[in-house]
Amino acid sequence: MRSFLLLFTASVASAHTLVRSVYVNGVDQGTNFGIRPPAMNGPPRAGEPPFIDGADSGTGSWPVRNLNLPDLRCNIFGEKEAPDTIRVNPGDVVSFEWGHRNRGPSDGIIEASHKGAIAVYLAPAPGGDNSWVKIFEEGEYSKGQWAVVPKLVNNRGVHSVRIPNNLKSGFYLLRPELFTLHEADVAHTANANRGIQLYMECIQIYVGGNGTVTLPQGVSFPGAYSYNSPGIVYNCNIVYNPPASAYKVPGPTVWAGAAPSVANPPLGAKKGPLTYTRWNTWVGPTDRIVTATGAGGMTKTAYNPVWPTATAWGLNAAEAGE
Ligand SMILES: [Cu+2]
Repeated sequence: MRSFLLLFTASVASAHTLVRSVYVNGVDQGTNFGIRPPAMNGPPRAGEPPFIDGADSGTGSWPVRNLNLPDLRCNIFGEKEAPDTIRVNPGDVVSFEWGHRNRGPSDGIIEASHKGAIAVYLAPAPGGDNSWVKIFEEGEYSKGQWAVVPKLVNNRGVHSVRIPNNLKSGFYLLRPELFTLHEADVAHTANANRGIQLYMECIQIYVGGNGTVTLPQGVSFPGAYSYNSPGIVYNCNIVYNPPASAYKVPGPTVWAGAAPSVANPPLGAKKGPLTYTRWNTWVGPTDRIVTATGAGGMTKTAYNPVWPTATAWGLNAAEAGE
């Protein structure tokens, strides 16, 4: 049974996840609206073209495992601004919807082996060093019961935070993050094929209102996590024998000014296409090369993110899905 489970886990290890849409007070803002979707950062499947429809290849849903790359901030290509911005007010409930391949009713959200924790960070745009403030975290809330599996899956990929009360108006980035532990028994530096899997994306918001609270100094990405940080290497045998444990979610403690945890509100109808628009890029896990397809075939350029020091994005009212 044990070896069967190991084989089963290995065979579905590519069942990863992405933020597909964001809701404000239960109202869907639309597929990809305000989200910076990552470029593909996993290997093309053997025998398949890299951008095949319906498979993992060609979407950016693979995890980040190297804690020292700039990818850790907003995932690969995370410095590229989204064309639209989500408007919120202090006290609003923002809900993130994750999905494996699409937003449809049969999507698996994330594979059942991916037990782990969730955190949400908030930073003033554009999100530089020492600016990321943790406003939410949840790990193993009872024996063998984790924020990602089964809770996030049972909630159809949705978890929520409240925008801090009285937060000062302006542009911010929200950074929801999943930490999955099914390969976290060793550090990624000790085994290049294993290590904790981090899934994060940045979402552009504009906070309105007349608030007066500014965020405190935060952490940096990369920088917030090291391979010695609590919760990064964690041999929990979660598939076979979940221990009663006090898992420490990686990173700083939740900011005391954050709003208390909030349940998911009732969600309105989904807006925008339920399928995912793929990046036409491929980023290798080790060579830091972007490969783009085009009429002339494959071209390669180095991925060198250049983070802006000021916020260039605005408040256009582009429709979701464009
Ligand atoms: Cu995965």
